[in-house]
Amino acid sequence: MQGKIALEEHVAIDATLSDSQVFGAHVWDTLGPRLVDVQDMRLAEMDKYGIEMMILSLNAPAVQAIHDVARAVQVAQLANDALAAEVRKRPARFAAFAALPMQDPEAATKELTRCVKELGFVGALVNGFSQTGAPDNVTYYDLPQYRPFWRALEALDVPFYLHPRNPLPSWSRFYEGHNWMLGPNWAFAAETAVHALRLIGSGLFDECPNLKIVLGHLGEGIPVQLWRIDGRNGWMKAPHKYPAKHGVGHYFRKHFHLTTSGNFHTPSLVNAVAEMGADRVMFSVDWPFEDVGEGCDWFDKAQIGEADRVKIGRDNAIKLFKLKL
Ligand code: GRE
Ligand code: ZN
Repeated sequence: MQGKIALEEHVAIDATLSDSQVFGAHVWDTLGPRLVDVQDMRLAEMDKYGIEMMILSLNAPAVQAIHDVARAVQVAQLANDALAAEVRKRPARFAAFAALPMQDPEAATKELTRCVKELGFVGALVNGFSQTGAPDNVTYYDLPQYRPFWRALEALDVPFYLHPRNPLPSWSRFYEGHNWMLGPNWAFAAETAVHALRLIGSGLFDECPNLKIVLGHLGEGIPVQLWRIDGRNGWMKAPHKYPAKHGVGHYFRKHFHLTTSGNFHTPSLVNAVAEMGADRVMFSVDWPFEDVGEGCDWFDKAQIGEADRVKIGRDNAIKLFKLKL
């Protein structure tokens, strides 16, 4: 399919490049340059495989792992200026998500506003919880201090992409001795799914009824668990035990959009579409951790209807991010 749009596509700046090294030390000669490149290798692969536009975002965990709050603010600004400069070179091919210093909700709101209003960014991409003030002080965004940030995001009417990061070692005792589960094999999805469920259960979406959240990797495992999360042994009719008014599925289907990043498997795509509808799933690759050719060859031939392919490959993203293509 020509004209695809991909939206979990990462770029590193000098200050954040080394964060990705642990995820591909054995292929760093290839991975490192690909993370930094925008206009050469990346563009050539987009042309070769029919990707018209990539929405660029910073690599992970980057800003979220900088516990020095002033430094987090500074690196986010540097990254966003760098992304804006790349978009300016080819605005028909690239757009950008803001990196945000969520360590300081007011600074995050200010930076988001700058990115959307002055730099033309189409949303934010944040790498999970933030380490705030000290390496082991973790903040999740359901906490009350983030409500003004969420209200500002809602008022700006841009989506928030909740991207994975690993849990901290101090919060990962149950992976001890089994480190292979960290990263994209398992822990990224588990961490991110819990964060998404925290947002839902907290009542955030009752307070901000127009928030739009994006999850990658076909929903970080939530779609296949959605029925059970709300089931709670149906006959017991146990009331749910969180502040939000409705069931999890209600909020997930109303506020969340999923991408295919790093999950090029047709049964999983079909399941995501069955749970969410074809209007809420969007094609993505996860450059440079995933291969553009593999992702595109899979998506272009996946056994789904052609009308759904056009929605998922292109039209849903144009609508959600108000892209001018
Ligand atoms: C990602 O951005 O999704 C990612 C990483 C590191 C390893 C694998 C991966 O940041 O998918
Ligand atoms: Zn990613």
